[in-house]
Amino acid sequence: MTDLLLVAQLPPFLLEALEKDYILHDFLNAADPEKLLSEVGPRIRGILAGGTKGPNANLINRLENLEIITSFSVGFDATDVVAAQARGVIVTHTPEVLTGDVADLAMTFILMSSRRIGESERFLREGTWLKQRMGLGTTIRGKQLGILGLGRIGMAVARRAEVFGLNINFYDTKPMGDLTYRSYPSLIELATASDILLVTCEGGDATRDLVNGPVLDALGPKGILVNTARGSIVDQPALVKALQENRIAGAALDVFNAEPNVPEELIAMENVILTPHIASSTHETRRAMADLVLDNLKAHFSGKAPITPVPPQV
Ligand code: 8YV
Repeated sequence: MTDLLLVAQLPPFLLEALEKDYILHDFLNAADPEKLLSEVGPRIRGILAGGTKGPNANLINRLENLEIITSFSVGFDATDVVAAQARGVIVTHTPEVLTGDVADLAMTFILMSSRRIGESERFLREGTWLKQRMGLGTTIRGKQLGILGLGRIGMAVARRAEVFGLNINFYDTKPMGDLTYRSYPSLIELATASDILLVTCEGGDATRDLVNGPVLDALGPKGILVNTARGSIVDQPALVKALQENRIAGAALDVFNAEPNVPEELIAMENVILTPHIASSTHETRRAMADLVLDNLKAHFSGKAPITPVPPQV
């Protein structure tokens, strides 16, 4: 049986399926990771990674017989893909299968934050309704949605948002061809034109802190920031400050800088929707992601091309 190194937390049903065909070595929870590596390192042919935990160049380069890294995620920013590909190690991810659920959460966030659903629920549960009326929300029809990163997920949100009557604008570094959506030449200009700014671009060094103080100021005191991509894309202290100073109206966040830690300041704010990185967390999507991990490994170890490889990064 083939030896695989586990560096991320994976669902039990995927671990069970993997254990039928592979020997798993748990690097993530190892009491002594160094000892584990010196014992099994030369036998490792594959790494199991995730969206927030993946191997760095050091680990990749220590495993001399490593052939494949398969990530239980569409985002591959936690894995040093450049280091892997430089050594001819294949990296796979799970695109497409989670697009619908992630886009559904983004659309839910747009509605929840504009209509103040989180606040309204707390208002009722805490008995405040018995004493006063809940304040008004904001309609989304006719408003400007700015999408940072019009990839698979950004497009899927755009399609949903159109049905709700939002106007779609975007900023992307890749050429997009002919679209009915309006393209902006910079993120600042997109934010200036947006009532709601949605972050759906890739994480990693190229997009770190892209949504910074000036971008939040461009979004303005009536603007809402929605992030279902990666915490690293938003300058989190700058976001907290902008919210505290009412320089933006609110935020809806599924991702954070140092998950599972979420700043107390955000937790205390009524106008912020917070969820624990659940965008792809449905039974159906997690099964489909798991199947893709298994199929990629099976294809590779039976001498075939992987199904969903990460394209060359350099
Ligand atoms: C997962 C994700 O929650 O696909 C991604 O990039 O961030 C999420 O789908 C995560 O990767 C689970 O490991």
